[in-house]
Amino acid sequence: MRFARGVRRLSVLPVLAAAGVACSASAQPTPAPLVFDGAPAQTVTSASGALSIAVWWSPAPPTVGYDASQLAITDQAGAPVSGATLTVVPWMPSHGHGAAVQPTVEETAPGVYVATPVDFYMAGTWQLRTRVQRADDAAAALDDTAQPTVDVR
Ligand SMILES: [Cu+2]
Repeated sequence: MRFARGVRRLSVLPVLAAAGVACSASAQPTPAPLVFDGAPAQTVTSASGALSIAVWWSPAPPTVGYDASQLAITDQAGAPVSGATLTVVPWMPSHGHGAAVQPTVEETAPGVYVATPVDFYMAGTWQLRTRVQRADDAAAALDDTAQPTVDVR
């Protein structure tokens, strides 16, 4: 009798543990690893033609959920574009929607910017609508855009 009651009580524990894991996973996707090894996945030219932006994804290739992107920006002379403010908006052009969460962007090395989380929450083709701005006197001022595109599976 005592043995049977003990078994019944124990059997509840795995159910509660599994429910707890499921709740935390749906509330917030797992953060993407920030690993940007090897050659960039693509290099895009800005709308004005003045900037070259090399793009890495993490994980590579990106998967449904929270991803991250590294953008290395250089000017026409190949010099890193540092001190810029990047606004990065994940956008799904075929469905006309963005993501619920906007990424935070941090410059991790001169001209190298990391955006996270990039919330590619469904499979398909996504753009990373990126605006590069730098307030400055004359020649160093910037306001440009670029749209790296990637297929998310
Ligand atoms: Cu969509």
